[in-house]
Amino acid sequence: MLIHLGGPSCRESEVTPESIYFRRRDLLRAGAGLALGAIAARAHAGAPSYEADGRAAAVPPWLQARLGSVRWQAVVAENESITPFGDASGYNNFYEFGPDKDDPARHAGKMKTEPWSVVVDGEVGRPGRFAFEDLLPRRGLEERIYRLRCVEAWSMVIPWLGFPLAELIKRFEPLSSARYVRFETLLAPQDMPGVRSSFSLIDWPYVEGLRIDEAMHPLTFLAVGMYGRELPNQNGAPLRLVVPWKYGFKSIKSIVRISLERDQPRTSWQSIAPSEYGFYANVNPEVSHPRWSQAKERRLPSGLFSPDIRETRLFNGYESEVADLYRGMDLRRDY
Ligand SMILES: Nc1nc2c(c(=O)[nH]1)N[C@H]1C(S)=C(S)[C@@H](COP(=O)(O)O)O[C@H]1N2
Ligand SMILES: [Mo]
Repeated sequence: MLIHLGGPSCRESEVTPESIYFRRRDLLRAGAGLALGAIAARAHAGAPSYEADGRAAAVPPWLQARLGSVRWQAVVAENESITPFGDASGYNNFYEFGPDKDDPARHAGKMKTEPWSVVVDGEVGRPGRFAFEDLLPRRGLEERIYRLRCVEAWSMVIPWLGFPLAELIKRFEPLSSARYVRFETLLAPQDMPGVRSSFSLIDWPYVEGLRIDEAMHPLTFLAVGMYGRELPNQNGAPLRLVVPWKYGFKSIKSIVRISLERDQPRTSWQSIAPSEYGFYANVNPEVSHPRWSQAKERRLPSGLFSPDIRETRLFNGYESEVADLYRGMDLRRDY
């Protein structure tokens, strides 16, 4: 499988000065309208709006029970609009289901996400296997509107529903010896044509990792939904990581194992091509991928004849929030 070979298609420059804004609102989402009611409430609060897939099936009971009060926080600029749901759920990377952008949407429906459990092990005081529902916070979820920048130089803006990873990790009482967090994706070859394919370069299961301070950073998020509904399978149902200042491949999908470790985990992409995909993978317009520049990105949706090309920003525009994590580090060496 030739992956991440497409590279960027940035041809023109279209720079818009942006200022990040951080806003927080407490919204009361009353009534059974849920997804739709939520959109109305957001509009009043001045949030960027989106069209959700409001089908009842997309709001299962565990989500319905927690949509009553969702705090939202937009971490994008005022001039950025949310990518339509159809693009965010139809143009995906989830190599377990195949190498093409429409493979995940075509094949991921077969993946069984119920029941789901996650093993938590390693350097924690309370290891165990936990049912998906028991991992969810008892009170409201949060909505985070983040940019997602793929290493292939395309990007989207996605409204995630979920909770900070730090909240979950604290519940397992990490030991002082825990310096990294390792994540693993479900491995179900019978439902995953990409895993069965002999062209695949990935040594399954898909593995990702973070340094413990990155994992505990307030922007680091575990998503259980998007666009006011549950996650579509192709986006990593029922539980996926979202690390908005890193290239998209760090945001591992359909997580079944979270391990706190002493040593830096070996990730799938490092194993395939260590010179191309580093452990840190912080978005950085000045550090080129060996085969293409990372200076610009194509914001989706983006027509072939009128691509929405934007300047890529250090740490994907979240520099003021995360730069402290990397003080004194050489971002060219530790890419
Ligand atoms: N398990 C798993 N997680 C994964 C991937 C994958 O192939 N398998 N692809 C990554 C890449 S390269 C990107 S860009 C994002 C895409 O997330 P999205 O499809 O929700 O936009 O998922 C990441 N998480
Ligand atoms: Mo990606």
